[in-house]
Amino acid sequence: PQAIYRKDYVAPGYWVDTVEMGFDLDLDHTHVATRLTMRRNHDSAEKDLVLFGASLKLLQLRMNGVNLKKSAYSIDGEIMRIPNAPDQVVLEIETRIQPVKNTSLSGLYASNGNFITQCEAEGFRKITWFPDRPDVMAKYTVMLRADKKKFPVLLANGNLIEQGDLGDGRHFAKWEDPFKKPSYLFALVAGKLVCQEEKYQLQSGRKVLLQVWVEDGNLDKTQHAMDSLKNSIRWDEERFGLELDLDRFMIVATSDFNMGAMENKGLNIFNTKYVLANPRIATDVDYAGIESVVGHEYFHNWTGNRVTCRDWFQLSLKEGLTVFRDQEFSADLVGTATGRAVKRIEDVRILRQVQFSEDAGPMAHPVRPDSFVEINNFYTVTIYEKGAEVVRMYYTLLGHDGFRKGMDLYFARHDGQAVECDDFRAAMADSSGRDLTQFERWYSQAGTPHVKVQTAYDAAAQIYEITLTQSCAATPGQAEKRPFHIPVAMGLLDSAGHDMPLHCDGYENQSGANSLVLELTDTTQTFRFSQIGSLPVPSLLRNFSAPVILDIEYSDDDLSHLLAHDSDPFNRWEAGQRLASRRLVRLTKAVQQGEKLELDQLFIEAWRRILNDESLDPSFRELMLTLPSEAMIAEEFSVVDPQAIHTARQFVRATLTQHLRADLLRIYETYLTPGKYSPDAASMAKRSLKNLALSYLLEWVDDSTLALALTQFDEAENMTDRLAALTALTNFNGSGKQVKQAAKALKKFYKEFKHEALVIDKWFMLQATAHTTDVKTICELMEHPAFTLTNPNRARSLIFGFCNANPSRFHAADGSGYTLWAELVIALNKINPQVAARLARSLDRWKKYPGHLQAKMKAALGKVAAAKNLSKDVAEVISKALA
Ligand code: B3K
Ligand code: ZN
Repeated sequence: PQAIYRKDYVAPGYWVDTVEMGFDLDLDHTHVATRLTMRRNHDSAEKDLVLFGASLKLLQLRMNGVNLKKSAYSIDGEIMRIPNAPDQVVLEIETRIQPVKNTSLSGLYASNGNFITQCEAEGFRKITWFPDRPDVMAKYTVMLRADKKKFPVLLANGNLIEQGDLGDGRHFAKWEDPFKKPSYLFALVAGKLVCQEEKYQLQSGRKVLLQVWVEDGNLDKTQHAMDSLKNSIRWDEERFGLELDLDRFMIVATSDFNMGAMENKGLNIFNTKYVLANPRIATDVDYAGIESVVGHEYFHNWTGNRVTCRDWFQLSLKEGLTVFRDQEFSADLVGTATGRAVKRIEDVRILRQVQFSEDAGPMAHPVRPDSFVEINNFYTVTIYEKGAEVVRMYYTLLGHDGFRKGMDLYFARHDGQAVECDDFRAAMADSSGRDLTQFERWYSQAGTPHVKVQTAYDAAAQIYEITLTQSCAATPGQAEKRPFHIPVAMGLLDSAGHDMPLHCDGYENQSGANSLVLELTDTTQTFRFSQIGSLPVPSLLRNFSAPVILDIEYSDDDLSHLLAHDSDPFNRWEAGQRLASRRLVRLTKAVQQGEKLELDQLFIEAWRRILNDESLDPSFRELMLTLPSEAMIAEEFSVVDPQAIHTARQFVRATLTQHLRADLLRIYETYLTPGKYSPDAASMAKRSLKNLALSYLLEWVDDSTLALALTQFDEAENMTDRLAALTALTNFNGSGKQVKQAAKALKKFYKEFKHEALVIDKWFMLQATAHTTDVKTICELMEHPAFTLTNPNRARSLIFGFCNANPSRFHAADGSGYTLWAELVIALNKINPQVAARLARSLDRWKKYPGHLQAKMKAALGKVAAAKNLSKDVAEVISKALA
């Protein structure tokens, strides 16, 4: 397949001012009539009128009232060209499409008998011929007509301006979106839906209508989404001075969706996973996920919709910024310093585990890519999460108010426009008067920089020096990297654990501060601190101020000191992770060598202290006590041995439990929180620490610990505790009789929730990721009547769960995991290329495994590469992996 390049951008030959659409909705054959008023863009090198279309039956094409003859235009793949068109054009297009046959879930498709659309990135072209590119912004009016019984609810973007009966059992609704928008933000929904609605007053006094639409029977699960929406609206007013610009804002939940949610103007469409919640079916993690995704999509209304992307290479302009905004939203909602730190740690964990790994693999790409084959493959952790880190670095460099000034300038300049990442950077630079030229490399260079730290102390002169050296490994297509502009937030701890006042050359204006943001811009730089009376312990990259890997040699004593005293909670957590990580690496090697496994007292005592430190918020303790994941440990090795890592990590968990059993039991009992469930931060924190204690306790195999989990499972009145108990049970390493009891719980759970699709997803996921689950079990589960590959949530829970989150089993020595993976990628490719391409990425890092596994992975990749009718999506991922 052909790649397209950022450097080849050409402005559209024609602008579209208005779009009028009429839909005759029918699940088998939907008729779409479109009328476009267009005018030539005299500034463009493109002289033809160019439209895109895919999987369309073209019924009619008229230009300025005249039917276009076949000879008046050409179609090549998805591109239609009309040469010699006049400067002013009214184009009338009629197409026919087949929603029920659309299993790709892009364009107009059917879900449980309802109509749903998904147009980002290039789904609008599956509805009609159109200049389907984000820099073409137009005003839309949409008429929907459908059978009244089957489709009582008819929704589209903007405001409802007319509705009524058509006779013959059909009805209509006419919608008008007052704002210009790119086609990827178009949406319609039609079907049997019910809503929770509310009039909400904005700070300006204006009242807006808020609606959350769901399938019948789900109205008892919409309150949290509605609350999250109201919180989002208020937060954007308060933090950024941005008001909702519509009179009506709708959220629709569907169970068939390729990703989390979609920010269509005024008509957000969501995966049910990010809308539906009540204590019975949703966990604390689900509640938090809903809050952040509802926020994310709402925030897009300004960062994405009002100001959009010039082309898809600029995707992170809206995604990185909007992720940053949703992260800040969640942090602000908790409010406390610990709450902010907890959120930060959770976000950084994902960044490191998934994005750093992407950056080190065959799909590595810059935050603003230079080329792609299929844009849907570039909705990645790099564009989203690293993109958010890039935005966060402006925030760190410019400060709270400086950043806000930059945002204000960005909107003042670009409201209503389709712009580039460079425009955002220019707004930040111009509003602050800072030179951010070098900062551009965060957008253009892929890869995770390493920052190596060396220190020197001259006691007599009381001078302490920190030398930072940055480097970045080559990534595909980028052999050489130039130095990045890296903000390094830092402090120095004295022997009592207090921050020392800092007097750093070049930072005199902040003399005496406890914490500084050093700016590393050269390959190597030395920062010189004076009046340092005793040897400090440096605390660097506080709050994870840049997406880099910090190579620093700490002694165990240094780490214990930071763990106990650092005023920066992120680095306190980090010190604990470093202590754990070095032991896990050592133990993994010991497993490989067949040596005796031992865990030292210093570590056990550190863990005991954290566990019992009542001055620490329980949610923070939970994070501190969670060992680095198997995937994180894998990143420490150049050749990964998943089984050895698993064994080492399990050994540490079991050994900790042996020594801390009484403490864990006490914590478990202290934080038991019977009574009414509430998803507030304080209650969530208690549940998380209690459930962590439970999961450790079950590493101690006997009837009493088993009983704890069984009791919690039976008595829990909320899904958080229910699922935590079931997870612990499913991973319990007990005798045959004990395992039977665990299996009984799993059965009971299924029976109880078989009508709750989102809970059944959890049930599959839980089994997919259990230590005991092998390929054979997965194949059996795929035969379960509740399993289907066509529903993305279901496929993700079982298949992705196993391939991405059960490394020691997926990488079974016989290669059976890879064989299954290849079959499933090929099967999914026929159903849904986007989902297939996501699964295809599970073998990205195949070169990091021992030779015998590499050979088997390569064979599996080859098998997929050779499959017939491979989509662009899958082909791109596989060919990059094999390159
Ligand atoms: N913008 C959408 C993602 C669209 C993905 C298309 N393959 C959701 C979001 O980021 O908010
Ligand atoms: Zn987004």
